[in-house]
Amino acid sequence: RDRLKSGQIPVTPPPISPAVQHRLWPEIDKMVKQQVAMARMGIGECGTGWQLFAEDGEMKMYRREEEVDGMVVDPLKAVHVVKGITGHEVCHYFFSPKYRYDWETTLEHMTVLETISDDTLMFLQTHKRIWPASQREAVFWSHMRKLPNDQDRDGPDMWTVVNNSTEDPSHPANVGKCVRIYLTVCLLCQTRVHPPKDGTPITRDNVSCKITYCSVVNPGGWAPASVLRAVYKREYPKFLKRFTTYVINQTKSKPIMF
Ligand code: 16C
Repeated sequence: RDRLKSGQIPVTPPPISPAVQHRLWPEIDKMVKQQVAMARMGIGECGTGWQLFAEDGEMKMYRREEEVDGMVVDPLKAVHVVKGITGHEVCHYFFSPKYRYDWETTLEHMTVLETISDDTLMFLQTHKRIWPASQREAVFWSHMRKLPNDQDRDGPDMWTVVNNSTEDPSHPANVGKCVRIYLTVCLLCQTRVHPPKDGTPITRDNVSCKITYCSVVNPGGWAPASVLRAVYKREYPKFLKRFTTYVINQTKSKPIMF
């Protein structure tokens, strides 16, 4: 303790994103903390009204029916456990624009409007039109963060990506043919390691990733409730299966990225 006090032992500061200087930083930091806290709660802990609407093996998807001004804004919470991949890998492929067209099937066009820092980007995305509604677009920041593993100090860190709608003065909402949607998405990933009993090195057979995906999308304008609910019931399970299969395929012959 004396050496610490006298300054002989360097004290490592907590990791801070290079985006801290940006005008959006207070909002990003606050939202990330809030979203992670919500994502960490179990279905039973985060209020009533959650209905299971899709299940496939380890994947479970719940929604809560909610409307704002007559528009469906049903919150979604999905949990999944996927073998052979880590939380860092899942977040890397979800965050990076390089891979987005490979797995995001609702996407028509994506532009990076601003690179705030390596871990924080601003996107403009147009999505495929759902008949009979108008086409939708979204402007959102996306932030990826490593979180300390407070359940097991020796275990791998947790990782998250939070996407949240924002305004960009150069891209005002609802001026073109697209209606602006408003989204809040949180992907939270926890790696589990099951070390081999014989002491041999850890391989992909010894890791799995618990994924929690939470999303709230406000359609921003008229869209028939029945169509919207039918679309998300089909599209969310499709997304999570396709995306996790993509990460498995991308990583299977690469070294494990913890
Ligand atoms: O989180 C996901 N993707 C991220 C990176 O792209 C990001 C984007 C989220 C956008 C989510 C909403 C996009 C819906 C637009 C219209 C859907 C067209 C479907 C076309 C089918 C041929 O966070 C993964 C997102 C997975 C999206 C599942 C679909 C959810 C539908 C929600 C209803 C939106 C209202 C549309 C009103 C017409």
